[in-house]
Amino acid sequence: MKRIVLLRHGESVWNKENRFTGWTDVDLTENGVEEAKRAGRMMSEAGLSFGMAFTSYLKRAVKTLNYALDMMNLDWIPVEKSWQLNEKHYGILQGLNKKETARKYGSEQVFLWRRSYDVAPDPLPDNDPRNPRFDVRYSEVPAGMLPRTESLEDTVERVVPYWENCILASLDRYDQVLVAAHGNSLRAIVKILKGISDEDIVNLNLPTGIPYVFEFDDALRLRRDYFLGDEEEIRRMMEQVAGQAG
Ligand code: DG2
Repeated sequence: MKRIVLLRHGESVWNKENRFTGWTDVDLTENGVEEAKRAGRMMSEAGLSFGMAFTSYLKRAVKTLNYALDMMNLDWIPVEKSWQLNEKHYGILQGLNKKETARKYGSEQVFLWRRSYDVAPDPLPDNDPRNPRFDVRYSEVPAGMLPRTESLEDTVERVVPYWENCILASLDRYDQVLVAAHGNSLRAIVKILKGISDEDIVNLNLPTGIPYVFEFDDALRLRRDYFLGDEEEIRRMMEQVAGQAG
């Protein structure tokens, strides 16, 4: 039996302020740190252990991974960071409050920007200082691959090669690996893993700090997937994420 566990980072400062975040590198809140530690404890109690872990270039995911691994006494395992696991780029929406944006553009439009498969917000202007091409951490990424906005479809396109060539491939060597990333980069992975349609993926809302376990047989066929933790609490957290734009 092989396992991949997906973990959305704990609450970030902009999650708390209800602002679109995307590639903005905001920190965890105190609550987010506690969520990350709790996720580590839950994974330990479930008997999980990891040979390797993956995360994005954004500190809310990196720190979540570190806090969770620390609770599992696994600080030492190899960690690979990749820009491909970054959050969906939210274009010009980055920084805006989700409810205020819904009041201005209508909740249907905001729903399309947040959850539809193929609608992307308007891009950041090329010379906007927030354009990732000005950020040294992305200097080795070919310029044509760096987004100024993304739909979930665009996110899937950049996540899937990394998912197949690096994360799935790591199961040749390790029985269990952990991926700490973001609401939408993880929705992209779940869509591919479970073969969810473009229409149905709009209904998936991932809660912060809740480990999502995927079990595979030796031929890497998906056998079972489940969240760790209390079902009722997880349902409430998912509804809260869905309702963030009102
Ligand atoms: C959130 C997801 O990303 O927002 O970019 O605002 O997982 O990094 O906190 P995360 C953002 P929604 O798509 O749920 O609005």
